[in-house]
Amino acid sequence: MANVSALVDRSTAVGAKPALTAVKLSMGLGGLALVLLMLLGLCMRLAQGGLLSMEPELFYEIMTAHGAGMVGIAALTGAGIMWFFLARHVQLTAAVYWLMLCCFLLGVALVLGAIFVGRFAGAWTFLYPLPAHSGGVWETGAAAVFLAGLLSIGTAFLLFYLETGRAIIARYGNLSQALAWPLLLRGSQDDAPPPAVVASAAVIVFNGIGIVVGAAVLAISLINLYAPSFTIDPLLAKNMIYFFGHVFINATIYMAVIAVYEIIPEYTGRPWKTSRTFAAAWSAIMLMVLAVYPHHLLQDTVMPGWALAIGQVVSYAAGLPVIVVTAFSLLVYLTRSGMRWDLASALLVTGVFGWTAGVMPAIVDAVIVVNRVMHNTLWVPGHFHFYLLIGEMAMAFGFMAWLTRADVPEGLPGASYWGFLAYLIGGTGVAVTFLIGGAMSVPRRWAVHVPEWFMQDRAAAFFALISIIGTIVLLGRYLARLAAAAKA
Ligand code: HEM
Ligand SMILES: [Cu+2]
Repeated sequence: MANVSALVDRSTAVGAKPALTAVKLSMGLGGLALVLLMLLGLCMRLAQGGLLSMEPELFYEIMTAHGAGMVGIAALTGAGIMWFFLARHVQLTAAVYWLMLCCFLLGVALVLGAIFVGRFAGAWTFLYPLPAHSGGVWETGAAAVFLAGLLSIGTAFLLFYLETGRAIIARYGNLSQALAWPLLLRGSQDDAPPPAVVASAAVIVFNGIGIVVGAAVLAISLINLYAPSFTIDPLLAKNMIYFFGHVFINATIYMAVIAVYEIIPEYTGRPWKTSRTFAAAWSAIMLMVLAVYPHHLLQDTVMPGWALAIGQVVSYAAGLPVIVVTAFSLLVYLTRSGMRWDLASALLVTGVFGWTAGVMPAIVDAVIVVNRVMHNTLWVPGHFHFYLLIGEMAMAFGFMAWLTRADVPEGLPGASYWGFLAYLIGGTGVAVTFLIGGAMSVPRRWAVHVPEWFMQDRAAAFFALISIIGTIVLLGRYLARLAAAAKA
């Protein structure tokens, strides 16, 4: 393995390298947890396909751990990327990142304890009042520890956004400058912020709001466990939970895409600039991410009609601005740039197209008449496995490959090539088999499937295995290179 000595870090950080080690650690921990949780995903598919016998209670514990864990991994890797690149433009305090990581890991320990010791199995969406009504499957204490764990993770990210927000305001004066509103409104701006800052500012605003709403409903649910007379209107609670859930999971990819804006120019030699359209797209997404969440409640007939109409109509538009701006600009930048393909660039470009493709099934599902038929089917896991596996995680692995790249151009040699291919083919297979299941009306979140559905379950398990092999190759390369660099 040549040239690994110089691979450590060539970021042009403003201050001293702010928490570079913590960022590398986050990506490595994220990768390791990903492999474990993918194995749990494989077990779920084998159980659904009748190839592995598993008690339904265990299935739902595993589903809870897989769902909560994967959302956490996506958020942590996204945050690592945002922090790393934001540090090129503003002055961040490393200690806050470490504190965030500690709160995050504490939360993970609580969540895992609640599930595998306390047997909590109410899914990562903790839908009120389910945590308090286990039907004897788990004790109140287990639900409380689970909710407390999520609160700790929420606190971690709130700290993260407060610090990144503080640093951006310290550098750019206020958030409207950082969102490039002068450029947007007047067509020019002195000291216009780079794309990484615009994207970060938008995510800070919408995910800050999302986390606060999530923390409120978590706290209410927690009190309700011990004081059952302390209640909240269940429909309001559901709105708050899905508002939070939608915003939080969307934020993961909006953070990860910063890696594309910052790394691709190194390959094409063309800087990614903040244009007026770019600023408009990010401001639009900032508002639409918040407004679109009722598409999770289209089957709640007691919801006001106008809210559902917003959910449907904004869904057509919400996916588009940033994706179009990103995917289209990427194509323009790539055209005749003589771009060098290596593992990092291949994964980052894959990430943008996985994201674009993965959003399409959600737009279909957000049409009310379609939603009536599709919503509680595997169509929905089909959509989010697509954009998380081939979108967000591909961007995260692209960033990891870039962090540990060698000094000389590498191309896509041997193991990297096969690992990338296995990840891509296996991951796409995992997502597409879910979509096929959805099209066959296979319900979502059922531990036991009938034999008529076994075909797609087993095909999914096969693709899952391939994607796990690919992930191990990509992660192994990252860890091996970090270890080699540490020794050098
Ligand atoms: C080998 C890859 C994977 C496999 C085989 C897999 C499998 C599964 C299965 C079987 C379910 C339950 C589906 C059902 O409702 O019946 C599930 C749910 C889920 N998965 Fe995955 N998964 C994989 C990767 C991922 C990744 C990479 C992410 C995110 C980064 C992810 C996030 C989720 C989430 C959020 C849920 C929802 C849990 C719930 O409904 O409460 N998965 N997955
Ligand atoms: Cu949503």
